[in-house]
Amino acid sequence: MPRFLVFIVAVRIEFLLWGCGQNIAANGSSAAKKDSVSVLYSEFHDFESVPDAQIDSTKAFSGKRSGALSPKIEYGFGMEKFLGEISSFKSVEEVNVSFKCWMNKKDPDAVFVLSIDNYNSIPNKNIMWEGKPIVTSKLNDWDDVHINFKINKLFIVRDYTIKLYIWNKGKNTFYFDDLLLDFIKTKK
Ligand SMILES: [Ca+2]
Repeated sequence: MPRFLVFIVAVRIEFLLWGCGQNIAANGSSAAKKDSVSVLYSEFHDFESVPDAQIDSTKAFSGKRSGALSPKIEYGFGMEKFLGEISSFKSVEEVNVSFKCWMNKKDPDAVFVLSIDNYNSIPNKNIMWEGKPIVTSKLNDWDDVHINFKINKLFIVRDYTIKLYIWNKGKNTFYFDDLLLDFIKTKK
């Protein structure tokens, strides 16, 4: 198998593993469904399914489980798709991320990452990478986190891969639950 194919397969398996055990609702309800935007694609994760290293039953906003990161787990959550897998992908302008987060530090040096890559090029080419800080205003309690990514139209290409994940840069312990991703078109 050509080397770049091995890489793509490895990356996809890694993200599948991250995504396993999570509930996905392709057209889930959305707080972002306001008059000003139209939601083209949604995913909602309540982390209630079969526990793995990143599913924790110590704390939960909904149900009995949440996603968890710790000094030993640097990356959390994770979705990966070819942009072409998203309906009306050419109209995607922004991705809204919202979730509940429980932290014992106001800024644990963690970021939510959106990355777009072209794995068809040799060498593989990163097209866009943006990491936005995850911060809460409450300590030792659940709080809302909202993050918005704007995507340049030039980066919206059928064969490009979009990834969204949490990078626990500071290697701290915190929990996240009820994570909603909305791919949106801003109505003009
Ligand atoms: Ca939950």
